[in-house]
Amino acid sequence: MRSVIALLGAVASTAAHGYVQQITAGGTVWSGYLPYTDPYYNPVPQRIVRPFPGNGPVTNLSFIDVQCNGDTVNGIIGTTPAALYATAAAGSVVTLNWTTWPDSHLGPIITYLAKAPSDITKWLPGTAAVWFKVAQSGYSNGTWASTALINNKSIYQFTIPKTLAPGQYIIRHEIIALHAAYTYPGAQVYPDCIQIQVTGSGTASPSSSYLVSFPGAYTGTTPGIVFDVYQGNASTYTIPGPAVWTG
Ligand SMILES: *[C@@H]1O[C@H](CO)[C@@H](O)[C@H](O)[C@H]1NC(C)=O
Ligand SMILES: *[C@@H]1O[C@H](CO)[C@@H](O)[C@H](O)[C@H]1NC(C)=O
Ligand SMILES: *[C@@H]1O[C@H](CO)[C@@H](O)[C@H](O)[C@H]1NC(C)=O
Ligand SMILES: *[C@@H]1O[C@H](CO)[C@@H](O)[C@H](O)[C@H]1NC(C)=O
Ligand SMILES: *[C@@H]1O[C@H](CO)[C@@H](O)[C@H](O)[C@H]1NC(C)=O
Ligand SMILES: [Cu+2]
Repeated sequence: MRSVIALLGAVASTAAHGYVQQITAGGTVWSGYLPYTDPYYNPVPQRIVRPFPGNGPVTNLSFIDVQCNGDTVNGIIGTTPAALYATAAAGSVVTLNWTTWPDSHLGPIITYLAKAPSDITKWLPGTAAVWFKVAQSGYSNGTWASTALINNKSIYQFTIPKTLAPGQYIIRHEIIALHAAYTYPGAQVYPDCIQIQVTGSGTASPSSSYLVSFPGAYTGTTPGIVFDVYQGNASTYTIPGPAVWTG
């Protein structure tokens, strides 16, 4: 039987920032990792999302924390695998439900995948260049992706490339908040890592030119990491990272 030992985080959870609280993939609705309650249950709930310390950002882009969250400064170095994974077909839509996102945190939403070479519930990518971008939204039609998310009841969807070879993948989904990004460090990265088994008969995989590492892909000189969101011309904003791989 599960019992709540303590809800120490209940106050902090009302603060700003955010994370993915629910995922729908392959017709199944999964809870996200809930940093303000999960750690206080016994047993700790099993999730498809790699655990992270809270709703705060990663700002030092050379820390492993930029991969799947973490708080190295306070001794929580990166993250660990989750016990479960979702299952969904290549070509299907994955729905990500964020906690209430603050209006002030303007910026892009970017989604990567990385293929696990073996059991995803044990795999840590480290600094290997294994991540490829499958979706991105920056500033378009007069709106930042973060604002479009708020206007869309915190729901963001992306499609798993139809031709993608089956296997186990980490979905690395992030919002980069730019409200303090006029200098480096400043950009706030909010990554979430979701484990998924992709099914289907696809055979495609990205060539090495699409693959990046986290940390590594973003630095203080990567286009789109330093940007003055108040004075800059948002129409000229470059979303950081490699080109999108569409399969
Ligand atoms: C980020 O972390 C690296 C490695 O620990 C450190 O050398 C660097 O000074 C940090 N950068 C900032 C801006 O804090
Ligand atoms: C998003 O998740 C929350 C928490 O589970 C839930 O209350 C809400 O209904 C979800 N939103 C949608 C649109 O499904
Ligand atoms: C662009 O923004 C306008 C005004 O907010 C809206 O009516 C229109 O549907 C948007 N178009 C797209 C393609 O999102
Ligand atoms: C907005 O939410 C709707 C309904 O949940 C969804 O179908 C749509 O794909 C979402 N838009 C984006 C850009 O993710
Ligand atoms: C912003 O950039 C766009 C695209 O380059 C350009 O068309 C527009 O004139 C610029 N706006 C301002 C205010 O400079
Ligand atoms: Cu914040």
